[in-house]
Amino acid sequence: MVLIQTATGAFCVDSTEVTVKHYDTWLSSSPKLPQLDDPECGWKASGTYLPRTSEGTCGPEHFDPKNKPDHPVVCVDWCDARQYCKGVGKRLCGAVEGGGPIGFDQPKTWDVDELTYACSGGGKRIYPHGNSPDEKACVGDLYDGVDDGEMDNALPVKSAIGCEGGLPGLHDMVGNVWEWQNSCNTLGIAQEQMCGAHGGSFWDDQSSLVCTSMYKGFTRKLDGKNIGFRCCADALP
Ligand SMILES: [Ca+2]
Ligand SMILES: [Ca+2]
Repeated sequence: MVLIQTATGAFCVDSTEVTVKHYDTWLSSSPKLPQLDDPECGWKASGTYLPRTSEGTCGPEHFDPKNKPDHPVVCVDWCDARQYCKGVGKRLCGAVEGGGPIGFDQPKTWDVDELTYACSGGGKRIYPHGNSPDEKACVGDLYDGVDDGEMDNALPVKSAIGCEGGLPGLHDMVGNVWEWQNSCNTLGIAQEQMCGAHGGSFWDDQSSLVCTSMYKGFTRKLDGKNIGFRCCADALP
């Protein structure tokens, strides 16, 4: 993880998106499913943490620990992400102050949101790599030179060597896959509530590949080949 010092404290952010290998290792520890009375994820009490490998945008090629261990894990929902982070002693990325959830309707500016803080190097950069747009820096749709986002797939983490930052050691803070955040609304049943995701993906154009990029249209139960996550943690005292 990378230690991020703020004006009032510090927190840690995974250096990369969580990979297939990381996730598979966690799965092999037989993690417990949520309890029915879990207000956010009780709907998964009889479900599974296995990434989905059929239907929608997800296929077996999106979770292949043997051949694609360093790809970001995708086709996982918000609860999978929450539980993985918890299971490895971390948490979903959330608020700079205190590390908890961020109000869904609260503007996720760099001083509020851990991922935006890290991506922008504490509000100093528009992109993780600096302030000039560069469609070849991070893994957006045009990284491969072709405007065909939905046909693309994530690349192994750290593939885009120009996409390090906003602090040294952080990779793909924009692009490659969207990253689930601890910021959901409270309308309707838990699985239909909307949760925020940060940073754009291989599917998206340059407008989604900035540090302030936020998508608020994914439900908690949604998964897709362009949605993954990384974890954050409190800094040790
Ligand atoms: Ca493309
Ligand atoms: Ca990313």
